[in-house]
Amino acid sequence: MDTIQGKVIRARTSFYDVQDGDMVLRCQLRGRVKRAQRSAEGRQIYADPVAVGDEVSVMPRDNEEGVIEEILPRRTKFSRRYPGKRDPIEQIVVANADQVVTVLSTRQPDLNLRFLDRFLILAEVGEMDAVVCLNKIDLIDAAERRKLGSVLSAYERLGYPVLFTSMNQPQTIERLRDLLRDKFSVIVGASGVGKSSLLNAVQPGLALRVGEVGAKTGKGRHTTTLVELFCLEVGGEVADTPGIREVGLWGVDKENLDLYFPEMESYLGKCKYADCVHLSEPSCAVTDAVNIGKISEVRYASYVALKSDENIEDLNSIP
Ligand SMILES: Nc1nc2c(ncn2[C@@H]2O[C@H](COP(=O)(O)OP(=O)(O)OP(=O)(O)O)[C@@H](O)[C@H]2O)c(=O)[nH]1
Ligand SMILES: [Mg+2]
Ligand SMILES: [Zn+2]
Repeated sequence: MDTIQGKVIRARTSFYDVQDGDMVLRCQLRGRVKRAQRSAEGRQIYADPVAVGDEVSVMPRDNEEGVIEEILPRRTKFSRRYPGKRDPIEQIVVANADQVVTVLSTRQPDLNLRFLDRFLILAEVGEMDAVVCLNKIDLIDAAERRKLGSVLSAYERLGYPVLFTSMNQPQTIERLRDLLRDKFSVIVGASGVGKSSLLNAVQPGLALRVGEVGAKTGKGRHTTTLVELFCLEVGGEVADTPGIREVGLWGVDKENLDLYFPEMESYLGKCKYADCVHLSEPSCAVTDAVNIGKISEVRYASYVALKSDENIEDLNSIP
């Protein structure tokens, strides 16, 4: 048999479903390819060397199974630091996506803007566009909606499309569907914010499993357990992902975190001290801009939190 080219639509450690047209083959990774994905000392670099969205060449064994012979070069990747391991390991959540849709919810679970800022940085590092989606707007009143609208307008000013959605309000789903059309998107966010529900609303045929949010904890229950890629009837593809507890940054230049905050750009180089990190230095152009409202306080608070985060995997220290 000849090798075929396909796309990974599901990845379960050491088994990968590869789609080529109507055919889906359950594949394993050739040992030679697996070894090539380790460091020179044989250390594990990736949580899984193959990611959903990867284009691969496969040697079919029969109509159901095959072996991945090669992972083709990735156009983009959405990676985070794999949690729970002492040695830094990269988890490629999705490869080759065009855009990252970050879903937040107004309540159940409560809004978490720190997550959002981290996802936006990862999208930037991975060279993808990003969309901000505030879901469950049916759970707030008009006053709160105005308040959140004004907080999120900071993101709109940075050029990110901001959507306000509810799975119960079809007109809000329409806008989401439009943004997904003809693109390869990955949907990310905390557990329970409604990622799978939104995709079901966009395309009811998907029938993705959704789960209740704990009444006491206000947290999701990690209903989606695998990254999975789907074709959209309107054109394009979308990957649903499991809710993330931690957004560990990966591949970020920690010394120059300010470069990931586009709103700081025009102030950089204007601080009194050339090596200013914009925390508590006097005559800092960035903190001055925050004080007069030119830079959003919420965004600046994220910057400060990231500056002291020990768990950022620096670009320069990745083996
Ligand atoms: N009120 C309201 N509830 C929603 C909305 N969207 C989703 N939900 C509910 O939120 C809960 C969690 O939804 P899921 O779609 O499973 O959330 P998820 O983000 O996919 O969660 P994980 O798969 O665990 O990461 C379910 O009970 C949904 O019915 C919404 O727009 N409004
Ligand atoms: Mg889900
Ligand atoms: Zn400064």
